[in-house]
Amino acid sequence: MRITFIQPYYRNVWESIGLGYIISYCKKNFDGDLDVQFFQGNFDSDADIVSGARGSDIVAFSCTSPCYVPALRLAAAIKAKNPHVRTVVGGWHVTALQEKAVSEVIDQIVVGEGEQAMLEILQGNTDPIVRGYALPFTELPWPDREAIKNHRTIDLCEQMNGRRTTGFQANRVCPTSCVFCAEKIMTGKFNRRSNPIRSREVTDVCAEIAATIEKYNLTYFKFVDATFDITPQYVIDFCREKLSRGIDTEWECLIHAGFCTEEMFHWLKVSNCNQINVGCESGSPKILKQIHKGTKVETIEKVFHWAKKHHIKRRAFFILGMPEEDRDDLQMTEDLIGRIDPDVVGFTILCPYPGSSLYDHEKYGEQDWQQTDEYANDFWRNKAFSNAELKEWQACFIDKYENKLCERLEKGGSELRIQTSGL
Ligand code: B12
Repeated sequence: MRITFIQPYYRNVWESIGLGYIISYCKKNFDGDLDVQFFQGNFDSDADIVSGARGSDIVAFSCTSPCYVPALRLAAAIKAKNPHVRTVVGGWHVTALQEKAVSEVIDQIVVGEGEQAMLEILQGNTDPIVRGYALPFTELPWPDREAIKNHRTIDLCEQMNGRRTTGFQANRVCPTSCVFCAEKIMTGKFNRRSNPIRSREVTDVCAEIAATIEKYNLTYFKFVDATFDITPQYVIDFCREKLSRGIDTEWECLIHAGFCTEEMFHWLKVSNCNQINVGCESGSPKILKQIHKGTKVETIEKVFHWAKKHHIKRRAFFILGMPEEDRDDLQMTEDLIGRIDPDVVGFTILCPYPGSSLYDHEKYGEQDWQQTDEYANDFWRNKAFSNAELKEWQACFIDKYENKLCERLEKGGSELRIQTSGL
Protein backbone atom coordinates (compact mmCIF):
# COMPACT_ATOMS: atom_id res chain seq x y z
CA MET A 1 0.00 0.00 0.00
CA ARG A 2 1.49 3.30 -1.06
CA ILE A 3 0.26 6.37 0.80
CA THR A 4 1.33 9.98 0.31
CA PHE A 5 0.71 12.50 3.10
CA ILE A 6 0.67 16.20 2.21
CA GLN A 7 0.64 19.38 4.34
CA PRO A 8 -0.24 22.09 1.79
CA TYR A 9 1.55 25.44 1.77
CA TYR A 10 0.75 28.12 4.32
CA ARG A 11 3.28 30.78 5.26
CA ASN A 12 3.00 30.26 9.03
CA VAL A 13 4.07 26.70 9.72
CA TRP A 14 5.92 24.36 12.07
CA GLU A 15 6.52 20.61 11.66
CA SER A 16 3.47 18.52 10.71
CA ILE A 17 3.24 16.82 14.09
CA GLY A 18 -0.37 15.71 13.52
CA LEU A 19 0.68 13.68 10.47
CA GLY A 20 3.69 12.46 12.45
CA TYR A 21 1.34 10.86 14.99
CA ILE A 22 -0.88 9.38 12.27
CA ILE A 23 2.06 7.88 10.35
CA SER A 24 3.66 6.24 13.40
CA TYR A 25 0.29 4.84 14.53
CA CYS A 26 -0.50 3.40 11.08
CA LYS A 27 3.01 1.96 10.68
CA LYS A 28 2.62 0.22 14.07
CA ASN A 29 -0.88 -1.16 13.48
CA PHE A 30 -1.28 -1.71 9.73
CA ASP A 31 -1.04 -5.38 8.84
CA GLY A 32 0.95 -5.25 5.57
CA ASP A 33 3.63 -3.27 3.78
CA LEU A 34 3.17 0.45 4.00
CA ASP A 35 5.13 2.70 1.66
CA VAL A 36 4.80 6.19 3.14
CA GLN A 37 5.69 9.46 1.45
CA PHE A 38 5.39 12.99 2.87
CA PHE A 39 5.37 16.42 1.23
CA GLN A 40 5.06 19.87 2.80
CA GLY A 41 4.14 22.83 0.60
CA ASN A 42 6.64 25.12 2.34
CA PHE A 43 9.49 22.93 1.06
CA ASP A 44 8.08 21.02 -1.96
CA SER A 45 6.69 22.64 -5.10
CA ASP A 46 3.23 21.70 -6.38
CA ALA A 47 4.89 20.08 -9.42
CA ASP A 48 7.12 17.92 -7.18
CA ILE A 49 4.16 16.97 -5.03
CA VAL A 50 1.98 15.99 -8.00
CA SER A 51 4.70 13.93 -9.68
CA GLY A 52 5.82 12.49 -6.32
CA ALA A 53 2.28 11.30 -5.59
CA ARG A 54 2.23 9.26 -8.81
CA GLY A 55 1.55 5.59 -8.13
CA SER A 56 -0.05 6.26 -4.74
CA ASP A 57 -3.08 4.25 -3.65
CA ILE A 58 -4.09 7.00 -1.23
CA VAL A 59 -3.17 10.66 -0.97
CA ALA A 60 -4.03 12.27 2.38
CA PHE A 61 -4.00 16.00 3.16
CA SER A 62 -3.70 17.78 6.51
CA CYS A 63 -5.65 21.03 6.53
CA THR A 64 -6.26 23.95 8.75
CA SER A 65 -8.73 26.27 6.95
CA PRO A 66 -6.15 28.24 4.90
CA CYS A 67 -4.70 24.97 3.58
CA TYR A 68 -8.01 23.58 2.22
CA VAL A 69 -8.15 25.36 -1.15
CA PRO A 70 -4.48 24.52 -1.91
CA ALA A 71 -5.33 20.88 -1.03
CA LEU A 72 -8.26 20.86 -3.49
CA ARG A 73 -5.98 22.26 -6.20
CA LEU A 74 -3.37 19.55 -5.56
CA ALA A 75 -6.00 16.79 -5.33
CA ALA A 76 -7.44 17.79 -8.72
CA ALA A 77 -3.99 17.77 -10.33
CA ILE A 78 -3.08 14.40 -8.76
CA LYS A 79 -6.39 12.82 -9.80
CA ALA A 80 -5.94 14.16 -13.35
CA LYS A 81 -2.72 12.12 -13.57
CA ASN A 82 -4.03 9.13 -11.59
CA PRO A 83 -7.87 8.88 -11.54
CA HIS A 84 -7.81 5.73 -9.36
CA VAL A 85 -6.05 7.35 -6.42
CA ARG A 86 -8.19 7.80 -3.30
CA THR A 87 -7.99 11.30 -1.82
CA VAL A 88 -8.52 11.93 1.90
CA VAL A 89 -8.56 15.16 3.90
CA GLY A 90 -8.26 15.46 7.69
CA GLY A 91 -7.61 18.20 10.18
CA TRP A 92 -9.38 21.27 11.49
CA HIS A 93 -11.16 22.60 8.40
CA VAL A 94 -13.04 19.42 7.49
CA THR A 95 -13.61 18.55 11.15
CA ALA A 96 -15.37 21.91 11.46
CA LEU A 97 -17.36 21.85 8.23
CA GLN A 98 -17.92 18.07 7.74
CA GLU A 99 -20.54 17.57 4.97
CA LYS A 100 -20.15 21.21 3.93
CA ALA A 101 -16.52 20.47 3.01
CA VAL A 102 -17.21 17.55 0.68
CA SER A 103 -15.76 18.18 -2.83
CA GLU A 104 -15.70 16.17 -6.08
CA VAL A 105 -11.91 15.82 -5.91
CA ILE A 106 -11.97 14.55 -2.29
CA ASP A 107 -13.21 10.98 -1.74
CA GLN A 108 -13.12 10.89 2.06
CA ILE A 109 -12.90 13.34 4.93
CA VAL A 110 -11.88 12.47 8.47
CA VAL A 111 -13.63 14.28 11.31
CA GLY A 112 -11.59 14.52 14.52
CA GLU A 113 -8.34 12.93 15.64
CA GLY A 114 -7.00 10.91 12.72
CA GLU A 115 -4.82 8.03 13.95
CA GLN A 116 -7.40 5.23 14.14
CA ALA A 117 -9.55 6.69 11.35
CA MET A 118 -6.61 6.70 8.93
CA LEU A 119 -5.77 3.12 9.84
CA GLU A 120 -9.37 2.11 9.06
CA ILE A 121 -9.10 3.87 5.69
CA LEU A 122 -5.89 1.92 4.95
CA GLN A 123 -7.75 -1.24 5.98
CA GLY A 124 -10.48 -0.53 3.41
CA ASN A 125 -13.02 1.86 4.91
CA THR A 126 -14.28 3.92 1.93
CA ASP A 127 -17.02 5.89 3.71
CA PRO A 128 -17.20 9.54 2.56
CA ILE A 129 -17.01 10.70 6.17
CA VAL A 130 -14.92 8.75 8.70
CA ARG A 131 -15.10 9.73 12.38
CA GLY A 132 -11.94 9.87 14.45
CA TYR A 133 -11.33 8.42 17.92
CA ALA A 134 -9.96 9.96 21.10
CA LEU A 135 -7.11 7.52 21.82
CA PRO A 136 -5.08 7.52 25.06
CA PHE A 137 -1.41 8.45 24.60
CA THR A 138 -0.49 4.96 25.79
CA GLU A 139 -1.70 3.76 22.36
CA LEU A 140 0.06 6.51 20.39
CA PRO A 141 3.69 5.93 19.43
CA TRP A 142 5.87 9.07 19.31
CA PRO A 143 5.30 11.07 16.11
CA ASP A 144 7.42 9.78 13.19
CA ARG A 145 9.64 12.86 12.79
CA GLU A 146 11.76 11.24 10.09
CA ALA A 147 8.67 10.57 7.96
CA ILE A 148 7.53 14.23 8.28
CA LYS A 149 11.08 15.41 7.49
CA ASN A 150 11.22 17.37 10.72
CA HIS A 151 14.87 18.24 9.98
CA ARG A 152 13.59 20.73 7.39
CA THR A 153 11.62 22.90 9.83
CA ILE A 154 14.42 22.58 12.42
CA ASP A 155 17.01 23.77 9.87
CA LEU A 156 14.64 26.59 8.84
CA CYS A 157 14.27 27.72 12.47
CA GLU A 158 18.05 27.75 12.80
CA GLN A 159 18.36 29.92 9.68
CA MET A 160 15.61 32.27 10.90
CA ASN A 161 16.45 32.72 14.57
CA GLY A 162 19.56 30.67 15.31
CA ARG A 163 17.70 28.02 17.31
CA ARG A 164 17.29 24.36 16.31
CA THR A 165 13.68 24.06 17.48
CA THR A 166 10.80 21.64 17.25
CA GLY A 167 7.49 21.04 19.04
CA PHE A 168 6.13 18.30 21.28
CA GLN A 169 2.63 17.41 22.49
CA ALA A 170 1.97 16.61 26.16
CA ASN A 171 -1.82 16.69 26.46
CA ARG A 172 -5.03 16.47 24.45
CA VAL A 173 -8.31 18.20 25.50
CA CYS A 174 -8.10 21.78 26.71
CA PRO A 175 -9.53 22.64 30.16
CA THR A 176 -11.06 25.82 28.76
CA SER A 177 -13.19 26.58 25.69
CA CYS A 178 -12.63 30.11 24.50
CA VAL A 179 -15.20 31.23 21.91
CA PHE A 180 -12.56 32.16 19.31
CA CYS A 181 -10.82 28.76 19.39
CA ALA A 182 -11.75 25.56 17.53
CA GLU A 183 -10.03 23.11 19.92
CA LYS A 184 -13.32 21.68 21.23
CA ILE A 185 -14.38 20.41 17.78
CA MET A 186 -11.26 18.24 17.66
CA THR A 187 -10.71 16.90 21.17
CA GLY A 188 -14.14 17.73 22.62
CA LYS A 189 -15.23 20.01 25.43
CA PHE A 190 -13.47 19.22 28.69
CA ASN A 191 -15.55 17.24 31.21
CA ARG A 192 -13.93 15.61 34.22
CA ARG A 193 -16.04 12.45 33.76
CA SER A 194 -17.05 12.17 30.09
CA ASN A 195 -14.07 13.89 28.41
CA PRO A 196 -11.10 14.23 30.77
CA ILE A 197 -7.75 15.65 29.74
CA ARG A 198 -5.52 12.97 28.23
CA SER A 199 -1.98 13.52 29.51
CA ARG A 200 1.30 11.82 28.71
CA GLU A 201 3.44 10.66 31.60
CA VAL A 202 6.15 13.30 32.07
CA THR A 203 8.70 10.46 31.94
CA ASP A 204 7.47 9.62 28.41
CA VAL A 205 7.47 13.28 27.31
CA CYS A 206 11.03 13.75 28.59
CA ALA A 207 12.19 10.49 27.01
CA GLU A 208 10.91 11.69 23.62
CA ILE A 209 12.47 15.12 24.11
CA ALA A 210 15.83 13.64 25.08
CA ALA A 211 15.82 11.32 22.05
CA THR A 212 14.81 14.14 19.69
CA ILE A 213 17.44 16.53 21.08
CA GLU A 214 20.00 13.78 20.49
CA LYS A 215 18.78 13.00 16.96
CA TYR A 216 18.40 16.58 15.66
CA ASN A 217 20.88 18.40 17.87
CA LEU A 218 18.08 20.65 19.17
CA THR A 219 19.01 23.82 21.04
CA TYR A 220 15.44 24.74 21.94
CA PHE A 221 11.95 23.19 22.09
CA LYS A 222 8.30 24.16 22.40
CA PHE A 223 4.96 22.50 23.14
CA VAL A 224 2.08 22.56 20.65
CA ASP A 225 -0.36 22.36 23.57
CA ALA A 226 -2.55 25.47 23.66
CA THR A 227 -2.57 25.02 27.46
CA PHE A 228 0.55 23.25 28.73
CA ASP A 229 -0.30 24.05 32.36
CA ILE A 230 -3.35 21.77 32.53
CA THR A 231 -2.47 21.81 36.26
CA PRO A 232 0.45 23.54 38.03
CA GLN A 233 1.48 20.11 39.36
CA TYR A 234 1.80 18.68 35.83
CA VAL A 235 4.18 21.50 34.92
CA ILE A 236 6.19 21.03 38.13
CA ASP A 237 6.42 17.28 37.58
CA PHE A 238 7.61 17.88 34.01
CA CYS A 239 10.26 20.38 35.14
CA ARG A 240 11.51 18.04 37.86
CA GLU A 241 11.70 15.11 35.45
CA LYS A 242 13.58 17.28 32.92
CA LEU A 243 16.03 18.30 35.63
CA SER A 244 16.49 14.76 36.94
CA ARG A 245 17.43 13.66 33.42
CA GLY A 246 19.95 16.49 33.07
CA ILE A 247 18.12 17.94 30.01
CA ASP A 248 19.24 21.57 30.14
CA THR A 249 17.90 22.61 26.74
CA GLU A 250 15.99 25.91 26.78
CA TRP A 251 12.27 25.69 26.09
CA GLU A 252 8.97 27.56 26.09
CA CYS A 253 5.26 26.82 26.36
CA LEU A 254 1.80 28.29 25.98
CA ILE A 255 0.14 28.66 29.38
CA HIS A 256 -3.31 29.67 30.62
CA ALA A 257 -3.11 32.29 33.38
CA GLY A 258 -5.86 30.55 35.32
CA PHE A 259 -3.84 27.39 36.15
CA CYS A 260 -0.65 28.78 37.66
CA THR A 261 1.06 28.96 41.06
CA GLU A 262 4.21 30.87 42.03
CA GLU A 263 5.89 27.56 42.89
CA MET A 264 5.32 26.55 39.21
CA PHE A 265 7.45 29.54 38.10
CA HIS A 266 10.26 28.50 40.42
CA TRP A 267 10.40 25.12 38.67
CA LEU A 268 9.99 26.64 35.22
CA LYS A 269 13.03 28.81 35.88
CA VAL A 270 15.30 26.09 37.27
CA SER A 271 14.36 23.81 34.35
CA ASN A 272 15.54 26.51 31.91
CA CYS A 273 12.16 27.63 30.60
CA ASN A 274 13.10 30.68 28.55
CA GLN A 275 9.63 32.09 27.88
CA ILE A 276 5.97 31.68 28.71
CA ASN A 277 3.34 32.61 26.12
CA VAL A 278 0.03 33.74 27.56
CA GLY A 279 -3.26 34.29 25.77
CA CYS A 280 -4.37 37.42 27.67
CA GLU A 281 -6.76 38.42 24.89
CA SER A 282 -8.21 41.52 26.68
CA GLY A 283 -7.80 43.76 29.74
CA SER A 284 -11.57 44.06 30.11
CA PRO A 285 -13.34 41.85 32.72
CA LYS A 286 -16.52 42.07 30.62
CA ILE A 287 -14.76 40.71 27.52
CA LEU A 288 -12.85 37.98 29.38
CA LYS A 289 -16.21 36.76 30.75
CA GLN A 290 -17.98 36.93 27.39
CA ILE A 291 -15.27 34.92 25.59
CA HIS A 292 -15.23 32.23 28.34
CA LYS A 293 -11.51 32.79 28.87
CA GLY A 294 -11.77 31.23 32.32
CA THR A 295 -9.56 33.76 34.06
CA LYS A 296 -9.56 37.31 35.46
CA VAL A 297 -7.50 40.45 34.79
CA GLU A 298 -6.01 40.31 38.32
CA THR A 299 -4.92 36.70 37.73
CA ILE A 300 -3.18 37.66 34.48
CA GLU A 301 -1.35 40.45 36.37
CA LYS A 302 -0.29 38.03 39.11
CA VAL A 303 1.09 35.54 36.55
CA PHE A 304 3.14 38.20 34.74
CA HIS A 305 4.43 39.42 38.11
CA TRP A 306 5.51 35.89 39.11
CA ALA A 307 7.20 35.25 35.76
CA LYS A 308 9.06 38.56 35.99
CA LYS A 309 10.11 37.82 39.56
CA HIS A 310 11.58 34.53 38.35
CA HIS A 311 13.24 36.14 35.32
CA ILE A 312 11.23 34.23 32.71
CA LYS A 313 10.46 36.05 29.47
CA ARG A 314 6.78 36.85 29.06
CA ARG A 315 4.94 37.00 25.76
CA ALA A 316 1.38 38.30 25.76
CA PHE A 317 -1.20 37.69 23.02
CA PHE A 318 -4.12 40.12 22.65
CA ILE A 319 -7.11 39.81 20.33
CA LEU A 320 -8.81 42.97 19.04
CA GLY A 321 -12.45 43.03 17.95
CA MET A 322 -14.33 40.66 20.26
CA PRO A 323 -18.04 41.03 19.42
CA GLU A 324 -18.96 43.39 22.29
CA GLU A 325 -15.58 45.13 22.60
CA ASP A 326 -15.74 48.93 22.60
CA ARG A 327 -13.38 51.85 23.18
CA ASP A 328 -13.52 51.49 26.99
CA ASP A 329 -12.55 47.81 26.71
CA LEU A 330 -9.60 48.63 24.45
CA GLN A 331 -8.50 51.29 26.93
CA MET A 332 -8.56 48.60 29.65
CA THR A 333 -6.39 46.39 27.40
CA GLU A 334 -3.89 49.23 26.96
CA ASP A 335 -3.85 49.81 30.72
CA LEU A 336 -3.29 46.11 31.39
CA ILE A 337 -0.31 46.01 29.00
CA GLY A 338 1.12 48.99 30.87
CA ARG A 339 0.79 47.11 34.18
CA ILE A 340 2.07 43.67 33.07
CA ASP A 341 4.85 45.14 30.88
CA PRO A 342 5.34 42.09 28.62
CA ASP A 343 8.67 41.37 26.89
CA VAL A 344 6.95 40.33 23.69
CA VAL A 345 3.44 41.33 22.67
CA GLY A 346 1.20 40.35 19.77
CA PHE A 347 -2.04 41.98 18.59
CA THR A 348 -4.39 39.90 16.46
CA ILE A 349 -7.57 41.09 14.82
CA LEU A 350 -10.18 38.42 15.62
CA CYS A 351 -10.74 35.84 12.88
CA PRO A 352 -13.86 33.62 13.17
CA TYR A 353 -12.17 30.45 11.89
CA PRO A 354 -14.37 27.40 11.17
CA GLY A 355 -14.79 25.39 14.33
CA SER A 356 -14.77 28.42 16.60
CA SER A 357 -18.05 29.49 18.21
CA LEU A 358 -17.84 32.75 16.24
CA TYR A 359 -17.90 31.00 12.87
CA ASP A 360 -21.14 31.49 10.88
CA HIS A 361 -21.34 29.48 7.68
CA GLU A 362 -23.97 31.77 6.18
CA LYS A 363 -21.61 34.72 6.52
CA TYR A 364 -18.19 33.12 6.03
CA GLY A 365 -18.86 29.95 4.02
CA GLU A 366 -17.23 31.51 0.91
CA GLN A 367 -14.35 33.15 2.78
CA ASP A 368 -10.90 32.51 1.27
CA TRP A 369 -8.98 31.72 4.48
CA GLN A 370 -5.68 32.06 2.67
CA GLN A 371 -6.36 35.80 2.74
CA THR A 372 -6.31 35.79 6.54
CA ASP A 373 -3.10 35.73 8.51
CA GLU A 374 -2.12 35.24 12.10
CA TYR A 375 -2.55 38.93 12.83
CA ALA A 376 -5.11 40.44 10.49
CA ASN A 377 -7.92 39.94 8.02
CA ASP A 378 -9.98 42.24 5.80
CA PHE A 379 -13.47 41.31 6.84
CA TRP A 380 -14.00 40.96 10.58
CA ARG A 381 -15.72 43.84 12.30
CA ASN A 382 -17.65 44.07 15.58
CA LYS A 383 -20.54 46.24 16.86
CA ALA A 384 -18.30 49.19 17.75
CA PHE A 385 -15.57 49.08 15.10
CA SER A 386 -15.33 48.54 11.36
CA ASN A 387 -12.49 46.37 10.03
CA ALA A 388 -10.54 49.51 9.10
CA GLU A 389 -10.99 50.95 12.60
CA LEU A 390 -9.77 47.68 14.16
CA LYS A 391 -6.67 47.91 11.96
CA GLU A 392 -6.14 51.50 13.10
CA TRP A 393 -6.28 50.42 16.74
CA GLN A 394 -3.89 47.53 15.94
CA ALA A 395 -1.47 49.94 14.25
CA CYS A 396 -1.69 52.31 17.27
CA PHE A 397 -0.87 49.49 19.67
CA ILE A 398 2.02 48.25 17.54
CA ASP A 399 3.32 51.79 17.07
CA LYS A 400 3.05 52.61 20.78
CA TYR A 401 4.89 49.51 21.89
CA GLU A 402 7.43 49.74 19.05
CA ASN A 403 8.20 53.30 20.28
CA LYS A 404 8.65 51.99 23.81
CA LEU A 405 11.59 49.86 22.58
CA CYS A 406 14.29 52.60 22.75
CA GLU A 407 13.43 53.70 26.31
CA ARG A 408 13.87 50.21 27.66
CA LEU A 409 17.28 49.71 26.02
CA GLU A 410 18.50 53.07 27.32
CA LYS A 411 17.37 52.02 30.77
CA GLY A 412 19.24 48.74 30.24
CA GLY A 413 15.93 46.88 30.26
CA SER A 414 15.47 43.57 28.44
CA GLU A 415 14.66 43.67 24.72
CA LEU A 416 11.01 44.38 23.83
CA ARG A 417 10.09 42.63 20.54
CA ILE A 418 6.84 43.21 18.61
CA GLN A 419 5.70 39.76 17.50
CA THR A 420 5.22 39.79 13.72
CA SER A 421 6.49 36.38 12.53
CA GLY A 422 5.23 32.89 13.45
CA LEU A 423 8.50 31.09 13.96
C1 B12 B 1 0.56 24.65 17.49
C2 B12 B 1 -0.45 25.39 16.64
C3 B12 B 1 0.02 26.18 15.58
C4 B12 B 1 1.48 26.24 15.21
C5 B12 B 1 1.93 25.00 14.43
C6 B12 B 1 0.96 24.49 13.41
C7 B12 B 1 1.70 23.54 12.47
N1 B12 B 1 1.88 22.31 12.91
O1 B12 B 1 2.15 23.94 11.44
C8 B12 B 1 1.54 27.56 14.38
C9 B12 B 1 1.82 28.71 15.35
C10 B12 B 1 2.54 27.57 13.23
C11 B12 B 1 0.10 27.65 13.91
C12 B12 B 1 -0.28 28.32 12.77
C13 B12 B 1 -1.58 28.42 12.39
N2 B12 B 1 -2.67 28.09 13.10
CO1 B12 B 1 -2.60 27.07 14.71
N3 B12 B 1 -2.75 25.98 16.24
C14 B12 B 1 -1.84 25.32 16.89
C15 B12 B 1 -2.50 24.53 18.06
C16 B12 B 1 -2.24 25.29 19.35
C17 B12 B 1 -2.05 23.07 18.21
C18 B12 B 1 -2.14 22.28 16.88
C19 B12 B 1 -1.38 20.97 17.05
O2 B12 B 1 -0.21 20.87 16.76
N4 B12 B 1 -2.11 19.97 17.61
C20 B12 B 1 -1.50 18.70 17.91
C21 B12 B 1 -1.46 17.76 16.69
C22 B12 B 1 -1.05 16.37 17.11
O3 B12 B 1 -2.81 17.68 16.22
P1 B12 B 1 -3.25 18.18 14.76
O4 B12 B 1 -2.15 18.81 14.06
O5 B12 B 1 -4.48 18.91 14.90
O6 B12 B 1 -3.60 16.77 14.03
C23 B12 B 1 -4.62 15.94 14.47
C24 B12 B 1 -5.99 16.23 13.88
O7 B12 B 1 -6.17 17.57 13.45
C25 B12 B 1 -6.15 15.24 12.76
N5 B12 B 1 -5.51 15.54 11.47
C26 B12 B 1 -4.71 16.56 11.15
N6 B12 B 1 -4.24 16.42 9.89
C27 B12 B 1 -4.79 15.27 9.40
C28 B12 B 1 -4.66 14.64 8.15
C29 B12 B 1 -5.37 13.44 7.94
C30 B12 B 1 -5.25 12.76 6.60
C31 B12 B 1 -6.19 12.88 8.96
C32 B12 B 1 -6.93 11.61 8.71
C33 B12 B 1 -6.33 13.52 10.20
C34 B12 B 1 -5.61 14.70 10.40
O8 B12 B 1 -5.48 14.10 13.31
C35 B12 B 1 -4.27 14.54 13.92
C36 B12 B 1 -3.83 13.57 14.98
O9 B12 B 1 -4.84 13.28 15.88
C37 B12 B 1 -4.00 24.56 17.60
C38 B12 B 1 -5.02 24.24 18.65
C39 B12 B 1 -5.42 25.30 19.64
N7 B12 B 1 -6.10 24.89 20.66
O10 B12 B 1 -5.14 26.44 19.53
C40 B12 B 1 -4.11 25.84 16.78
C41 B12 B 1 -5.01 25.82 15.55
C42 B12 B 1 -4.93 24.49 14.84
N8 B12 B 1 -4.44 26.83 14.65
C43 B12 B 1 -5.36 27.46 13.96
C44 B12 B 1 -5.10 28.39 12.95
C45 B12 B 1 -6.30 29.12 12.36
C46 B12 B 1 -3.79 28.63 12.52
C47 B12 B 1 -3.36 29.56 11.39
C48 B12 B 1 -4.22 29.57 10.16
C49 B12 B 1 -3.21 30.98 11.99
C50 B12 B 1 -2.60 31.96 10.98
N9 B12 B 1 -3.42 32.64 10.27
O11 B12 B 1 -1.43 32.01 10.86
C51 B12 B 1 -1.95 28.99 11.04
C52 B12 B 1 -2.05 27.81 10.03
C53 B12 B 1 -0.84 26.89 10.08
C54 B12 B 1 -0.84 25.85 9.00
N10 B12 B 1 0.30 25.60 8.44
O12 B12 B 1 -1.84 25.23 8.70
C55 B12 B 1 -6.76 27.03 14.35
C56 B12 B 1 -7.37 26.09 13.26
C57 B12 B 1 -8.81 26.42 12.97
C58 B12 B 1 -9.16 26.10 11.54
N11 B12 B 1 -10.42 26.13 11.21
O13 B12 B 1 -8.28 25.86 10.69
C59 B12 B 1 -6.50 26.34 15.75
C60 B12 B 1 -7.50 25.25 16.08
C61 B12 B 1 -6.59 27.43 16.82
C62 B12 B 1 -7.85 28.27 16.74
N12 B12 B 1 -7.67 29.52 16.57
O14 B12 B 1 -8.92 27.81 16.76
N13 B12 B 1 -0.72 26.95 14.73
